[in-house]
Amino acid sequence: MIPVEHRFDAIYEESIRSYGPAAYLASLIKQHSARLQGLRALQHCYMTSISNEYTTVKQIPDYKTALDKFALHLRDEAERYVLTTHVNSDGDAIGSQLALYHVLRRNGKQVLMINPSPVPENMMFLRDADRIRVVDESRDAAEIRGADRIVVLDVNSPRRLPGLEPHIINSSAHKVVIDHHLDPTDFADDYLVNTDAVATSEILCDLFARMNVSLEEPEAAALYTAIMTDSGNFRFPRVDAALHRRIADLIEAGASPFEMYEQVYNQGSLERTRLLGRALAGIELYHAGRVGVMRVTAAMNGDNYPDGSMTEGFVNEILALRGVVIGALITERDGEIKLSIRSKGRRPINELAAMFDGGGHMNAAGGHVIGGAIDDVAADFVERSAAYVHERAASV
Ligand SMILES: [Mn+2]
Repeated sequence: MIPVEHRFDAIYEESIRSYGPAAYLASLIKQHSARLQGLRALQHCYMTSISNEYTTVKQIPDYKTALDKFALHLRDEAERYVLTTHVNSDGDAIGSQLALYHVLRRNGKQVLMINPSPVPENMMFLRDADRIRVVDESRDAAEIRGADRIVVLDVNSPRRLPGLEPHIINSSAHKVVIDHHLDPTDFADDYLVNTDAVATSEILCDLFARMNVSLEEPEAAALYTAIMTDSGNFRFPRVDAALHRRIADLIEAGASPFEMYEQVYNQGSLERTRLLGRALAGIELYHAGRVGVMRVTAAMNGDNYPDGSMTEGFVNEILALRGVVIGALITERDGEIKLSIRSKGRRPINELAAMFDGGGHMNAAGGHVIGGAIDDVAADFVERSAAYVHERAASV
């Protein structure tokens, strides 16, 4: 008897030859799945087959036109919404999701918030954050497939929606992406993308303004928190007067800068600060002091793998060093090594992150390596980073 994995590979390869686009391939594999046993092989092949098939959207719709189009959504017949965002969500992810939730709810829509992973502890203060579910496929698959509209926020590839990916792909819902990352992948029906926006929530501010929504405190707080976290407290290069005017609107609508900062940043644990101390002590510089690497290992954390919330913000400490233009936080996780990369100036480290199965923005990106030793990944990163030390010429 042919081992199940080999049989599956044969089907997989045949489908790639015959089809290509992710949707066809996914449905084909789904058809065949009933005939197969060995759930792990199936899952693996299924996920691999969909994951590797996304292509980049060739033409991102003009932002103003997309805003006009999306502004009509609020008034159309779609009733059942599912809102989701990326795995290991952050302030912009959760803030955007909640802001849209509040506005849709006030307009009479049914809204479910279903995420691949839990809400970070320091975002739980936001109103209705406790209504965000972590996906349970047996419970949520039908809701995802049966929605009228699925809104994917702050992420542009279904690969970062584990647990939801196959259900979103196979859902007949109208799928929309609202996001500010580069190179959105081709899986949704409509895209509201502005890669110049500092946060997805800045796009939502534009959208709500276009919809003539009068902002209330819950969404103002969510939007403020989102923009605060994604703009490095309003100091990243893209922060300008127009953004501050938006922020002023949010404060007028009830967002409290003091409270938001307090809730998000001043909630650290002693364990976290001690871990930061050990990580700081181990920072190393390369390429004449232009590239800095900080490692965080399980051993540094009492033999426990630190979760993302524990190392949140560590990477910024590397860029605080004089002369450093690229910084990487390299973290040991259960079964993988995670890279969080930052740069200053025209140094597109999203390209560098892509070499580690990741992506992001020109100045902030991330990737990961499955298996492997942290020191090997660090050495590999250092070598590859050499090509990004010098600033790129401004594009024409
Ligand atoms: Mn964001």
